[in-house]
Amino acid sequence: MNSVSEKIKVDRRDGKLGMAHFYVAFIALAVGGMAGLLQVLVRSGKFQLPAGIGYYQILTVHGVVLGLVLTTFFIMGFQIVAVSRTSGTLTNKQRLAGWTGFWIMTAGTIMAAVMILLNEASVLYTFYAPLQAHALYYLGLTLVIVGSWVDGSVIIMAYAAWRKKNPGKPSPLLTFMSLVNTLMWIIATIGVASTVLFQLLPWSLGLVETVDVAISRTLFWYFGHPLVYFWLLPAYMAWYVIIPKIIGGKIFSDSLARLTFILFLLFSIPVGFHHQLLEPGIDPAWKFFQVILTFMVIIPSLMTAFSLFATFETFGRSKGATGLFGWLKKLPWGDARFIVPFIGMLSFIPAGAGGIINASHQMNQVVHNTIWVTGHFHLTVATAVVLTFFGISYWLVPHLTGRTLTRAMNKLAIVQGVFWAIGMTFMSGAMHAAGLLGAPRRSAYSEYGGAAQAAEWIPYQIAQAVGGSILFLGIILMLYIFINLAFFAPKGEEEFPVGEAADKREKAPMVLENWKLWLGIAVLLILFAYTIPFMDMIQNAPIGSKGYKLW
Ligand code: HAS
Repeated sequence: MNSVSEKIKVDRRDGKLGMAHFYVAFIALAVGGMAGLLQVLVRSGKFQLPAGIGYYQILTVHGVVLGLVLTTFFIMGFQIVAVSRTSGTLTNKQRLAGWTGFWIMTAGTIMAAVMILLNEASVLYTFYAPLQAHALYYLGLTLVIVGSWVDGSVIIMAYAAWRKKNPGKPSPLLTFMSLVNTLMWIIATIGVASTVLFQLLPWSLGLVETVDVAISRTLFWYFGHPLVYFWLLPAYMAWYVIIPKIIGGKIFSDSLARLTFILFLLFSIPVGFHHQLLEPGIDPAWKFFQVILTFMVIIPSLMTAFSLFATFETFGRSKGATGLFGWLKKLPWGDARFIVPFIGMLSFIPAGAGGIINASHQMNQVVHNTIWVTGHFHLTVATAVVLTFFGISYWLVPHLTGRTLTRAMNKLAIVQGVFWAIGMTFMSGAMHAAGLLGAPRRSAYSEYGGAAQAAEWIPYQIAQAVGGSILFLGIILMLYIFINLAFFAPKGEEEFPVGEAADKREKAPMVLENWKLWLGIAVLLILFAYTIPFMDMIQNAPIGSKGYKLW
C-alpha cells in the first residue's frame, strides 16, 4: 500500500500527539475487548467469573473503556491530525494545549478505571442515579470531559487561525468537519458536566442526601444522544473525504457534505427524550416533539448514504462499468483501507433501520430496556464506527510513525474485517432476536426461577457467546496489526488520503461557516425542546432518592 504520490505529511510533532491518543485508545480496546468476552461467556450460562469479580463490574469496564475512552481518545487524536494535515502544522501553543488535554483525559481515565476495578463504581457507562458510585469515579469522568474540551480548543484555535489567514475562502473540508464535531461535543457535554458537578458529586460525597433522578437522567441524555453522533461524525469524515481518494474517485459534493454536518449540529442535541420515552415525569407532548426532531436527524444520514452511492457509482462508471450494479465490481476489494470501513457502511444500513424503529414512539415500548438496544448499538458504534476507525488506523498509524502497511498486513486487516462481520452478525443478530422475545439488557445470566420465557432466550445467548468469541479474535488481530504498524512495519511513506470534490469549480457557500447563525439556531432548538419540560420537572419534583449500591 506504499504510495508516494501524496507528499503532504503531518508534522512529526503533531503526529506524536496523535499517536499518544491512539496508544490509550488501543489499550482501551484490549481491556474492553477482554471484558466483552467474559460477559458473553457469563451470559451463555456456561461460565462463572472467578475470584469474586462481579458481572456488573466487568460490564462497567466494558462500557466505559470502549464507549467513552476508546472513542474519545481516538476521535480527538484523529481530528487533531486531520486539522494539522489540512490546515497546516499546529503552533507550539496549540500543541501544548493538545498535550495538556491529553494528560488531563488520561489522568481522569486512570482515576475512573481504578474505582471500577476496586468495585467502587459498578454503575455501568450511563451511571444512572440512584445507583451511586465512588466520588472519584465521577471526578475521573469529569476530567476526561474537561481534558476533551482542552483538546477541542486546539481545533478551534487552528480553525480560527486558518480563517484569519484566508478570508472569504471556505475552510478545508476535514477541518470544517472536525470543528463542527468539536462544537457539538462542547454544547452536549455541558449536560453531563452539570449533572455530575451539581448532582452526583455532592451526593456521592455525602454533602446532600438525595438526588433528583429524572433531572439527572434528562441531563445525561441531553448529552447521551449527541454523544453517539460525536462517535459517528469522524466515521462520516472518513466516508466523505478519505474513502473517495482511496478508491481513486471524487467527493460527490463538498457543499452537501458540509450541509450534512451542519444538520447534525442543529438536530443532534434536542432529541434526548427518545431515550426516555418510557420514563414518567415528562409530558408526552414534549416526547412527541423530540421524536419529530429525531426523525429530522435521520435526514443527514440519508444524505450521506446518497452521496456515498453517488461517489461509488460515478467512480465505477468512469472506469467503464455498465448495467445497474456493474460499478460495484470496480471498487478496490483487495484494499483493507477501503473494505474494512465499507463493511462498517453496510452494517449501518440495518443499524440505522433499527434506530428508526427505536425512535418510533410505539415500537420503543417493545424494545426499550431489552437486549435489542444492545444489538442496535453494537451495529452502530461497535461496527459502523469502530470498523471505520480500524480502517483509518491502517493508513494513519504508519503515516504518523513513518512506516508502511505491507501486503501481508493488508491481508490480515481484511481477515480482521471479515472476522468482525461474521462475529457481529451472530452476536448482534442474536441480541436483536432475543430482545424481541423480551430478554432484558444490562443483566447477568439468570433462569428467572425456571420461567418458560427465559428458557427461550438461552439459545440466543449461546449464539451471542459464539459471535463474541469471534469478535475477540478480531480484536486480537487488530491489536497485532496496530503494534506492527506502530513499531515494526518497514520504514517508508504511507499516504494520508484526502479526496477532492468532483466539480473543481464548486465553492462551498460561505453561509455554511456562519457560526453565529448555526450555533444560534442550535441553541434556540435546544431551549425550545427542553425549557418547559425541564421547568416542569423542577416544579413538580418528587422527593429525591438516596444512593444505592447493589453490588
Ligand atoms: Fe441509536 C439507543 C435511535 C443512530 C448508538 N443508540 C442507542 C444506544 C446507543 C446508540 C449507544 O430513538 C443505547 C444507549 C443506552 O445505553 O441506553 N439511533 C437512533 C436513530 C439513529 C441512531 C434514529 N445510535 C445511532 C448511532 C449510534 C447509536 C449512529 C452510535 C454511533 N438509538 C435510538 C433510540 C434509542 C437508541 C430511540 C433508545 C432506545 C431505548 O429505548 O433505550 C439514526 O441516526 C440512524 C440513521 C441512520 C440511517 C442509515 C444510513 C445509512 C448509511 C450507510 C450507507 C451505506 C452504503 C454502503 C453507502 C438512516 C449512511 C454501500 C452499499 C452498497 C451495497 C454498495
